[in-house]
Amino acid sequence: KRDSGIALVDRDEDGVDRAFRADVLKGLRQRQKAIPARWFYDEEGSRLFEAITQLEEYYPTRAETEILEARGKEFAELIGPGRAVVEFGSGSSVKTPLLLRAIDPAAYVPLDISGDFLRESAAGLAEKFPGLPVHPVEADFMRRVTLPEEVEPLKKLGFFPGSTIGNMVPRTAVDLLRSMRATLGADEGESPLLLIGMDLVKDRAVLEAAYDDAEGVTAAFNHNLVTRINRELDGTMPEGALEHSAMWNDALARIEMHLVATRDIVFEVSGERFAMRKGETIHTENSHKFTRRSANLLLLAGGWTPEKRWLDPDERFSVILARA
Ligand code: AVI
Repeated sequence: KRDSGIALVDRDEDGVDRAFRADVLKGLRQRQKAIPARWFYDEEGSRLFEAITQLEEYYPTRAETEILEARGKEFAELIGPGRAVVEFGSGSSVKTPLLLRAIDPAAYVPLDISGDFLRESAAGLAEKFPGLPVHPVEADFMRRVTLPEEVEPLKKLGFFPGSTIGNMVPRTAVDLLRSMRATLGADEGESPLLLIGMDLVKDRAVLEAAYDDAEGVTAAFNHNLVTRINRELDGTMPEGALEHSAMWNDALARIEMHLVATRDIVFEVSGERFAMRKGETIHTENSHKFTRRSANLLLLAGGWTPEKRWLDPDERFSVILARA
């Protein structure tokens, strides 16, 4: 049950996450094998993602942080004090404080499907902002979420940094933007605002390096999915025969991550047998990049009118303020 504090993960009698198994088996049965990127983020995957954000080649986190640091005064003017900041995802220890410090909010409401991350980051935030009411909600924000009663009467600001919207295909991204409108009470009084990070289209070499770093951290992040499948779903996937690949798909304006079979392989997952030919791939992630126009179109399709856009000095990343 959502929003009730009862765990959202549905496990079978052996403790296997049913949704994980269903997604992996369905994805491996397809002609173009594909596994949704959300399954990267077990404990080790989350640790590796944190390491990615520190890499020289991975510019998005740094660029977005630069924007949040530099534009605090403008955020304060355009957003104003006294809003409830509703963050979609459990928040980063760097970006969230920058926003909260700039705009003087009345409450902070992080939403996340993982109760563990949520409690950790909410506790960190509460410590940094002693007077600020923090109301963590364990929920799947891809759907409409009922906010705590205490924040109902407040004006809302949705916060969705990191260009996580880019990990969704446009149809899913539009559904999410519409769910956010509903969660923030768009049709019930004062129109909510949304502050959203969106990564920009740029030189192919820069993009490909950001997703295939020299140290191999992103490769380890991609491989960790195989390790997780083998551990949690009784898998026999040969990790050594699946190679990380990150390639720019120009027609769809996105980086695609794949695991490429370096030889013909057969393996089992949850008792089901699969085969891959040498060169065949498992598609593990999309990371869409935006132009000013494509970002605006996506927001408009999701029910949000863009009002202001900021870029970092090197024009690699954008933060957009939109109104429902
Ligand atoms: C979380 N997300 C916005 C990251 C991205 O850049 O698409 C995930 C990531 N995948 C590989 N590196 C980082």
